[in-house]
Amino acid sequence: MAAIKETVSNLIGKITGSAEEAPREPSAEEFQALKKKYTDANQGQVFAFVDELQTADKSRLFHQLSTFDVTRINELADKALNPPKTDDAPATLEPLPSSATASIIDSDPTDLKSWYDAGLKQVAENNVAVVLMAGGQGTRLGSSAPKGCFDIGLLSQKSLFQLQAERIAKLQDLANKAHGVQSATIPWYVMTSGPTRKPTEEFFAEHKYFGLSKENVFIFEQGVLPCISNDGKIIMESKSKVAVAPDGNGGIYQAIVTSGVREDMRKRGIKHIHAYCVDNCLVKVADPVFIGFSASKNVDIATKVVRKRDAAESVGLIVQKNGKPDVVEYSEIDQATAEAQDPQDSKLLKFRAANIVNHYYSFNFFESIETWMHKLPHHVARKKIPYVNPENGEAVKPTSPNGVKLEQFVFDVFPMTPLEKFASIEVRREDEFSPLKNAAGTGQDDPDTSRADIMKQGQRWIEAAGGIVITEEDKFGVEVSPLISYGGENLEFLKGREIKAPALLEKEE
Ligand code: UD2
Repeated sequence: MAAIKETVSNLIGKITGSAEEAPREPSAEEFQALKKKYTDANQGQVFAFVDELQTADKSRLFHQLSTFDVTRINELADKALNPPKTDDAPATLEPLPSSATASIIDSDPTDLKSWYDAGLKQVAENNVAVVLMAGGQGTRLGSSAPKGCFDIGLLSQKSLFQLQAERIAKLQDLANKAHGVQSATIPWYVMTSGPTRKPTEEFFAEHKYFGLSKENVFIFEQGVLPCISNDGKIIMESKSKVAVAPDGNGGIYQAIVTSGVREDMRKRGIKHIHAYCVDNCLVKVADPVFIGFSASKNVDIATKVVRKRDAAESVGLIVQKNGKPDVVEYSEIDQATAEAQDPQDSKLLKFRAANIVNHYYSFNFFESIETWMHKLPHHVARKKIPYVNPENGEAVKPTSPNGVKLEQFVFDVFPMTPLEKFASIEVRREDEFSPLKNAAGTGQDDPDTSRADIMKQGQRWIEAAGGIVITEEDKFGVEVSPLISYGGENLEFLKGREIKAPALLEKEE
């Protein structure tokens, strides 16, 4: 009878397209071997309900469990739940030395121009690639769609993905014009996670890759890790599925290797990579100044920073830890360190170089990923994780954190490179950083602040070019399409022109 039921449900699944294609059914030996591995690792509870499962679900569970190294999961879980007590003195944290820091704000305009020209030449020679970290789930934003799809309420109604795509298109165009070529190409590698992959692929296809050529947009997926209960057990989301979560934006390194992204970069002769955070509406994608600066310093890793807004801002801090470049995340910093004042100027925070998930890598450095990828630590987030009780199969929605999610952080790679192969460059917050973290109405890092920052930037660009923007009380700003200007350049045609704010500029006449 069970067999007939299963065939019918599979048939319905196939017709309605609801059931995922059931993976190959494992042999009894394969199944027993896997069951022994998990039972020996004291994780046998994942098979608690296997005898109740239909063949398709049993196969799905087998294949999901086969993707994990249960011994390594136990090691990570043990380290996460019982962090080793280190008796050695706490690491000494210092701001980075001036030798490893630069500032766009204080730089000589001739330096900025030479970095810009050098970076644009690298783009024209097809040596520059972009990696977008877009696997996060916008929980704080309250949106179920991937953050890149979010419409921050611009007059153009463009999504974050579209703004970023158009900046890539414009930069290709600027490079072509500056170097008399037609072929400047910046490949865009978009990292998604389980929950964001399909909706991201659909959004890009629906918008015809925002005018970019499809063969230069490479959507790939990061790994996942099982959620672990407070007593170190792998948590079951259902009777046939382990509860998993994306492995953090630090999963980017393994994903770059296993997805074929690094191989594609190698084939294209890429030398410089810009990796950035999807939710920053002001991000200068493949910023030629950043590329040119990093290439001129011949570093493996560089990172953009802004001045920290205040001691409580939820940003990582770029520091020197035991003589190495490092980042202390906002979720792991102690209050004293966050509030420490600069000994030279008590009005300034001692640690004020705020991480904005805006990183440069040399491709050479990416060639060494396998040598250090497994050394990246896993950070622990205590969460309420819905589960099925292994004792009685009852579905439970916990009201307090019942387990942990393990994730790697992209910046934990910084200490893997010596200080002399690392650089940090301070940029203007109003020009380069406006993160979308919170739901509308929060008043900080939300759709309204994102929209306002874009509109104010466009207004500054137009006024700098000699245009006149007519504003009233709450009517301000001009949205300048990235297809008209990447960073405020080539707006001289507006000299003497009056524009009534709020306005959208998307035509060059
Ligand atoms: C990130 C930074 C923090 C600060 C802040 C500023 C890290 C670890 N922390 O904190 O130091 O710079 O941003 O805005 O970078 N992502 C993935 N896969 C994942 C998790 C995240 O691709 O599994 C992406 C996510 O889509 C986003 C970026 O990484 O593009 C940062 O993720 P977040 O916004 O969740 O990080 P947040 O705000 O906690």
